[in-house]
Amino acid sequence: MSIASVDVIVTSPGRNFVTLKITTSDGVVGWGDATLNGRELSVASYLSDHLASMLIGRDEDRIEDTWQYLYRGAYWRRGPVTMAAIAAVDMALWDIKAKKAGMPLYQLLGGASRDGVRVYAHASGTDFEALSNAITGYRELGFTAVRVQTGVPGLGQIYGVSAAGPGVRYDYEPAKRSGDRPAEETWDTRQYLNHMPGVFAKIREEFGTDLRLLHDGHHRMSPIEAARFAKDVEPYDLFWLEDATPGEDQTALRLIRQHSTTPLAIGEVFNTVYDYQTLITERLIDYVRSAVTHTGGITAMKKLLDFAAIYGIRSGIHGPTDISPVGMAAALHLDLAIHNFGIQEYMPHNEQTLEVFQTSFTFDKGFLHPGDQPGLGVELDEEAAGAFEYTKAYLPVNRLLDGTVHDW
Ligand code: EZ4
Ligand code: CO
Repeated sequence: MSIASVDVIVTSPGRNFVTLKITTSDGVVGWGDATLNGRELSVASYLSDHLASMLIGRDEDRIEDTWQYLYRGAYWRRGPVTMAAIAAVDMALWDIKAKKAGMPLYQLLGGASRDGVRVYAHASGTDFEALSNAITGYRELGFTAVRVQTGVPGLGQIYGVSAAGPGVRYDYEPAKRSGDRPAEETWDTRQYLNHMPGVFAKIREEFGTDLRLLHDGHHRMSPIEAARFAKDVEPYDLFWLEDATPGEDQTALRLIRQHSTTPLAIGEVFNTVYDYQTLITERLIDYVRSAVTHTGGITAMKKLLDFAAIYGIRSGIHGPTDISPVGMAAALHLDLAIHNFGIQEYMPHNEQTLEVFQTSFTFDKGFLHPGDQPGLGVELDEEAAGAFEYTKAYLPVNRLLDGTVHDW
């Protein structure tokens, strides 16, 4: 059998998603997520203008060979657009292979290593009271781990804090449909460094030591600032500090390591194993944050996580709402199968998204399971998708208080 058709579906049920549909000559359909937040159409074009014709007629069972054909065959290696496109093809081919085998994908990856996948939720609040309410709400829903982001006095709307007021939020989404250019936010690292450790102190006081607490620095600190922060928050026992410094500077993590035992996570903006080469071999991180969607798919993620396992480093796969339910399902199958699982990010999609994507993964008391349908277990309803037209959206740009562009 062979690949008979390749279609790209762009839909916007509240936010944009790019989905690849591969159909075999005997009618088996596989789905892949190609969503790159704020740059969606570039991946859609890469797939439909460049890859689709290369895939027609190929044997759908040759997943590794197809991966190498697209990666090495491009000559221009790596990069988020290329790797998201390859990821979508890879996911769709694994979906097809598992459907043909009549098994959920995790069975082809070695079977379940655990009963369920521990996930973390996103608690935020402009002030402590709102944040505390959000944490309480998530605990009541059964979550055992929460990421905590909060407003900083003197700054306005900042990363990771829901603009919509207190309480449990499911629909935190940083990309803004703001017309022809990105919205802008302001930032001051000094005020953040002075404010944040006290917030963790209050959380530990109110919620005790059992709760797993995560935090995302979102690339904003310099290496020495990050070292100070990691040291300051040590008493509050974070599960991880994510993206303490901009990720492309791998050796910056050495400085943080020299000063603290706060576990470090990085990698949501990475797209190949090479972005981690120094980080993993020098044991500078504790968790790998790549998204299956942005790192070349299941084939590449399995290799990356096996490499990390040798150095005692665990998974923390990226799972915000800009990862479609297809990409999320791919993550869950990997999470269930690998030995060195750490935690999975989980931000439930809105109702419109779940009308377009029919999912079979289930949530129970803080754990997700990918379900036992053959394949990835997610099907896209093309008619429902057609009702939501693409709407341009951008991630915000960040500026320091004096107007200098900073990392967002
Ligand atoms: O900013 O997915 O840990 N999660 C994050 C996310 C990212 C968005 C960017 O598209 O940092 O909220
Ligand atoms: Co992050």
